[in-house]
Amino acid sequence: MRKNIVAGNWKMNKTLQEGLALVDALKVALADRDKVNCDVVLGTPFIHLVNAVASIGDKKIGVAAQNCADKVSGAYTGEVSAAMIASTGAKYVILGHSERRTYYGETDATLKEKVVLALANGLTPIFCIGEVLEERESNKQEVVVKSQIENALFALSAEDFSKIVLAYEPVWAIGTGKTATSAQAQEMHAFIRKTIVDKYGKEVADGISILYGGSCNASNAKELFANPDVDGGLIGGASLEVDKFMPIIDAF
Ligand code: 3PY
Repeated sequence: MRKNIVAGNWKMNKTLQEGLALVDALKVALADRDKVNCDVVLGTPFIHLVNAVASIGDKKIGVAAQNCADKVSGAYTGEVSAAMIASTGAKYVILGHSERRTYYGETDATLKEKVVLALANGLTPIFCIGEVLEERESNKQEVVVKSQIENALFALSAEDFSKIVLAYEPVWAIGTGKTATSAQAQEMHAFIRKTIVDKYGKEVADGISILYGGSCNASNAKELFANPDVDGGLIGGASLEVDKFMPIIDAF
């Protein structure tokens, strides 16, 4: 069966010292729980990866980068390759977040390259999809999300596609305090799963974790995660403090 996952996306927050203090606090809080019913992943800036992995040791917290290059290696100043990320011990990479699409011009075509390189280096992509407000208001959310998935991911073999985690993040809900209602989230997640069934079949679709992202927090996580097709969350602001992140993990 597919995994439930709660993944933090720290975005461009936390110095090295602040980040490691948060990792320590989370380790303590998680050690306090008899049972944690989901996988926990921390999406940190690049500079934290090595130390976060070392600090976590063999504990069950995964570490994710928030981006990788669309090239293997070479003269690409400022870029970080999938192989470099994998060499830190991080196991995941968040790709296609709407902030990267909007502010850094990432397209489905670039993302397709990034996904292939991430998978070739043994990283699990947490691949973000979602519509902007105007698209939602003109009822185009399904067309938009379907084309994002088709263009960036549907050239993958079923075996490779099965290694991906998806995150549905309606862009109008990111950093705005607005959340999709539980019904809107379930409707889109079911649509995404159906899109995967049509391409790869039910077995593959049933195995893919689809996370919800966009102002998911302690007060709405339980209701969102209770939906049959919502397999966890990609958490922005609420992942930056242990007291806000732990209740989301505990929502499972
Ligand atoms: C948010 O919750 O704001 C996010 O963008 C998570 O990725």
